[in-house]
Amino acid sequence: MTLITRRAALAGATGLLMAGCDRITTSPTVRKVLTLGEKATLSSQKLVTGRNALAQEFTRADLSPRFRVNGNRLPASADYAAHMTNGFADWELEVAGLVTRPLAMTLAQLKAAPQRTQITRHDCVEGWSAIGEWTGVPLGLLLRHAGVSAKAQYVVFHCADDFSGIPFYESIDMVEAFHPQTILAHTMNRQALSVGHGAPIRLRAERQLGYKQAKYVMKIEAVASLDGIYGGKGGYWEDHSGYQWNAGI
Ligand SMILES: Nc1nc2c(c(=O)[nH]1)N[C@H]1C(S)=C(S)[C@@H](COP(=O)(O)O)O[C@H]1N2
Ligand SMILES: [Mo]
Repeated sequence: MTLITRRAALAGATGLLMAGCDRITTSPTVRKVLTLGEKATLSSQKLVTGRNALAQEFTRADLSPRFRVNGNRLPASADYAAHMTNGFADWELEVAGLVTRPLAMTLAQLKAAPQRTQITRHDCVEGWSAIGEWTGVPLGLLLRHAGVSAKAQYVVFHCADDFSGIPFYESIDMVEAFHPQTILAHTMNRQALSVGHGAPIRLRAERQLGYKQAKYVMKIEAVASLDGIYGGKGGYWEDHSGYQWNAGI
């Protein structure tokens, strides 16, 4: 079941990837990741090593009965409140920065794209873990669809929430962005993502620690450098708490 889902998602992704074929395929790193991603798919649970390894996946029997809500649990902005009130029906995700085709995608459009479902363990540095099931669009597919430039080195996630007026954001590099288990999830445990867990969409980058799993993602920006973006260290916690940008598990 898991294998079929994953293969279907990747087959869909590959179709779109081919359709928008441009400079990024000339990047040796990305080409290697895509190839290894496909190999990993074909060999099911057989893991490849290094940066291309798959995070462990679990079964529905392993789901945690309770998945804690951590960090912000409700963005304070009036804009977010308005979207929440009408069920995010006219909310749009922006895909911008170093792309040839900037996108604005509704939740319905995101759900109509090829999907991936994964049951994984979330590890928070504050000392708790929980296993959840996530469904969403592979980030790599969206980036391809937008025609991401070969000059892009990072993807920045701009979020709706803040801490004392300082916006929350996160970032990952292109290897992580194109990893098959990196998705923008709108569904958790087969239900619409709750506000506490990051509605309407949140990042799931499964080889990374909890604080990288940006909730309330409003805009995705492909950039060449993290310099000058908020505090310049690649994330809210990295800027303000000394958390490492590289949160690989
Ligand atoms: N936008 C946003 N994303 C966020 C946070 C946050 O406060 N705001 N907290 C992070 C931390 S530290 C963790 S552990 C997880 C918590 O996700 P959860 O509330 O779904 O458990 O979200 C991460 N992503
Ligand atoms: Mo966390």
